[in-house]
Amino acid sequence: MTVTTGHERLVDIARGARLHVVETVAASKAGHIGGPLSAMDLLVALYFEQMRIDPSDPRRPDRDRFVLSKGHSAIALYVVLALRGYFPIEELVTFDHGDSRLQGHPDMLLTPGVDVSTGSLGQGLSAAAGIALGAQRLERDFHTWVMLGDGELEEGMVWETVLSAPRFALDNLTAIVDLNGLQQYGWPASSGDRFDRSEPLGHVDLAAVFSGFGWEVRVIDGHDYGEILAAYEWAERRRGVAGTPSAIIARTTKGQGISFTAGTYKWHNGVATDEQLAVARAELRDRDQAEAAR
Ligand SMILES: Cc1ncc(C[n+]2csc(CCOP(=O)(O)OP(=O)(O)O)c2C)c(N)n1
Ligand SMILES: [Mg+2]
Repeated sequence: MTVTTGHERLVDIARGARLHVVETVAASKAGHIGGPLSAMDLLVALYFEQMRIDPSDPRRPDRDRFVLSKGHSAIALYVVLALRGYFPIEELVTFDHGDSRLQGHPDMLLTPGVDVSTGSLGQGLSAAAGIALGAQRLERDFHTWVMLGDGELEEGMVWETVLSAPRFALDNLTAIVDLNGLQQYGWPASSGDRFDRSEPLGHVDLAAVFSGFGWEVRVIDGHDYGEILAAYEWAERRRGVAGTPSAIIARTTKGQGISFTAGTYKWHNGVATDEQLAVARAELRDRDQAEAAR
């Protein structure tokens, strides 16, 4: 992970948050790992630095909205919401239980801080554009942020909104693409190894595509807080003046932060064994110490 000096607090929060993800999924014996870990720095920066929110009043009318279109990464959002004070951290252990407020995919009717229910990939950008359009028409002063997965971009409905959002001049809408280069499975490889699932969009110049549709685009390292926060500030500055939506294409590593989950589709979802949990704890609690011991 790239660490920009001055952002140690966010790095620390994200380190603890990543550990919560792996431990929570292990406790509930099912869940996603790779997508939540690739998105974590982007989420921590959003919730701890960028968004205008009030955890004590989750439905405040002028709050910034966030839509996790890649809803299978719910555990990352729940951990960040809990750390930010929307509900007790102790509640995380109920993740994915039938009677929990923290379902496997985000439910806006159950979880404080969740603005839109997601999980069926491809729909969140449209929902976010609807919120942004409503805000524009009613002259409401807030920003709508939405995060998509790169595999998710294969869903056709995404492109209806990529096409239409500039036509509605939604400069109060920012799409963040978690470009981790992996999805759950992916394209069958030409080599015949059906388990090479890399680069769902490796052949596509995404920045050029979004920009061709009329979006203003920034490409960043999604694990560098300096770059992340600068891109968020850029998008916020465009709100209300630019006349076109913003897209932040964040290059990330799936499973970022833990040696055995980083960069492999095999940890798209999965439950860590006790031994793996010990490794994750060592690496995330004290990276330097872990590296020295290796
Ligand atoms: C419409 C729909 N089809 C399939 C799935 C199953 N599914 C869940 S995650 C996933 C892969 C998503 O890949 P990507 O968007 O790249 O997410 P990330 O790499 O961030 O986990 C799939 C196919 C789904 N949730 N919704
Ligand atoms: Mg992906």
